[in-house]
Amino acid sequence: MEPDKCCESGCIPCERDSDGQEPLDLCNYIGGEFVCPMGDEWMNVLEPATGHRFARVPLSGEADVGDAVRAARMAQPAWGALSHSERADWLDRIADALEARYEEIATLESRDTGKPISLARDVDAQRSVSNFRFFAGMLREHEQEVFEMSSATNYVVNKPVGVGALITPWNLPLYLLSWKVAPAIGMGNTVVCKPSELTPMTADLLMRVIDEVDLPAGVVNLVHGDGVGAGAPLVAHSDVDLVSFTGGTATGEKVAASAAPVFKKLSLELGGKNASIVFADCDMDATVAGVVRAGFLNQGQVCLCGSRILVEESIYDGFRDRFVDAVEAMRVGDPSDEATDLGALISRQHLEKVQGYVELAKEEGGSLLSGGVPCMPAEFEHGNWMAPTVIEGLSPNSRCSTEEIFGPVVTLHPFSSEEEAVAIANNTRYGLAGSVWTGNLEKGKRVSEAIDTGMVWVNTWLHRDLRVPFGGVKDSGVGREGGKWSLGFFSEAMNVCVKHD
Ligand code: TXE
Repeated sequence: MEPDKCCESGCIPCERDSDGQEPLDLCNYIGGEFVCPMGDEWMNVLEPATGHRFARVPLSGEADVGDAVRAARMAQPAWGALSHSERADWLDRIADALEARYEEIATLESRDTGKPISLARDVDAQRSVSNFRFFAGMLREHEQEVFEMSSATNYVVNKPVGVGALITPWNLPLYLLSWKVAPAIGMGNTVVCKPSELTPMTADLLMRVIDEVDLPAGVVNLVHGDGVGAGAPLVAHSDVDLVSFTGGTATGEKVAASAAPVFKKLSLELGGKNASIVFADCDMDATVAGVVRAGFLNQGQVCLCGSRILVEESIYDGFRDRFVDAVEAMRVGDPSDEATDLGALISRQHLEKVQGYVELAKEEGGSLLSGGVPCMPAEFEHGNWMAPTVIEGLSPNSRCSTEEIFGPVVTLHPFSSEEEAVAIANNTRYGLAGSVWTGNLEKGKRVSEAIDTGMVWVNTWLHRDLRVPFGGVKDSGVGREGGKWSLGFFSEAMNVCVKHD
C-alpha cells in the first residue's frame, strides 16, 4: 500500500511537503502495509540546520509494537524456509531499488541529520546500498561447515533465530539500519525495526523500497517512536528472539537489563572515546589530514571518531599548530552545499550537551585552541551550529578526556613513550576503536595490539572492509557484527553428528 492510503482509513491526513514527494506524516510499516499508529501522538522531526519542522513521526506504543512482532512471527516460517541464494536474490533486489534512489537517500539523510551532502552521498547512500549487496554475496558464498571424525561426520546448520528487534541511532541512520536488516533477513529471520525518532526519513524510504520490490509481507516491519514508548516494549516483547542495538551506552544498559533475563540473543554497539596516537616518525601531512578526518567526520558524531589525540612530545608543538590550521580551514555551513565540510549537530539538546563539555573543559584546566559559534546566514539562525573545537592542557584523567562527548570536540595530549601512549589510550571505560600513526609498521602493530579496543587502524581511519569483525570491548558493547560475525549472530549454529556406518 502507498503511504497516503493510510489517510483513507480516517486517521490523521498524511500531509506532503512542498515538492509533493515525501510524506510529511510518516506511517509504520507492518505486515506489508503502511499503517497509522493506534494512538494519536506525534513528534516533530526538525531539520538540524534550520530548526524547521521537516516531518512528523508517530510516537507508537506497545499495541503497535505488538502488531509488528505478530506480523514478523507469522512471516518467519515461510521466509526462513527459503534457501540462502533465494534470500540473497531478495537482498540484491533491495540493493538495486535503493541504488536507483541514491541521490534521494543522500538528500534525505543530509536534511534529516544536518550532515554535509557530500558525506551523505559518499558514506551513507553508498554504504546503505553496499550493505545489501555485500550480504547477498556472503550468503551465496556461505558454505556449510563440516568436521570429520574417524567414526562420524559433523555438519553445522545455521538456523534462523526467529524475530529480531533492530534498534538504530541518529548519526548514520540508513547506513546502520541496512547493516542490521540485510544479514538479519538474509539468515532467515524476520524483523521489526525501530529507527531513531530524530532521523526517521530514510528508514521510511527503505520501507517504501521494500514495498516496491514486493518483499513478502511481514519479513521487514517498522515501528516509529521514541525509546520509552516503542523501543523498550519492543526489546521486552516475549516473542522477540534477538536484539541488535546501536546507540548510547546508558541506553544499552537498559536494553541489556531487559533482554538478558529471558536469554534473548543480544548485540550491543555502544559509545566510544577513541584515541588517535601520533608518533614522531609519522608522515606528517597524511597524519594531520587523517587525524582531522577521524576527529570531525559527521561533526564528530560517529562512535569511531578519534576524539583524544595523543601526540609524541618531540613533535607536539609542530603537530598541534598544523592540526589547528587544518581544523580552522574546514568549512562549517549549509549541509546542501557541496563544499561544506561540517554541518549542524543533530539536536538542540545534543548541542547543549556538547557545549557543556567545552565549558567543563575550561573548568578542568583546558585551553581552547579553536572553536566557538560559527557565523551563519539568517536562514540557519535556529540551527544547531558549533565550530570544530580543539582543546589542550587537560589531564588524561579529566572528564572531558575520558567521557564520550560525541560532537566536534577533540582534546590533545602529549606522551613521552609507547607505554605512556597505551596507558592513556586505555584510560577510559570505553573500548571501541583507535588509530596509530607511525612510519614504523612493527611499532604500529605492537601499539595497536596493546590497546583495549575492538578495532584499530594503522596510518588510516574508518578504512572499512565489510568482512571484518566490528564491535567493542568494555563499555563499548557486547558481541561482534560484520561479515561472518553478522551471519553468526543472526543465526543459531546447530551441530548434527552422523555416525559412520
Ligand atoms: O541515543 P539513544 P541518544 C551516544 C552519544 C549520545 C548518547 C545518547 O554519546 O550523546 O549516546 O544519544 C532507542 N529501549 N550515541 O540519546 O537513546 C532510541 O529511540 C530501547 C552513540 O540519541 O541510545 C534510538 O532509536 N530503545 C551511538 C536508539 O535507542 C531505546 C549513536 C538510540 O538512542 C530506549 C548515538 C530503550 N529504553 C548516540 N531508549 C553510537 N554507538 O554510534 C532509547 N532507545
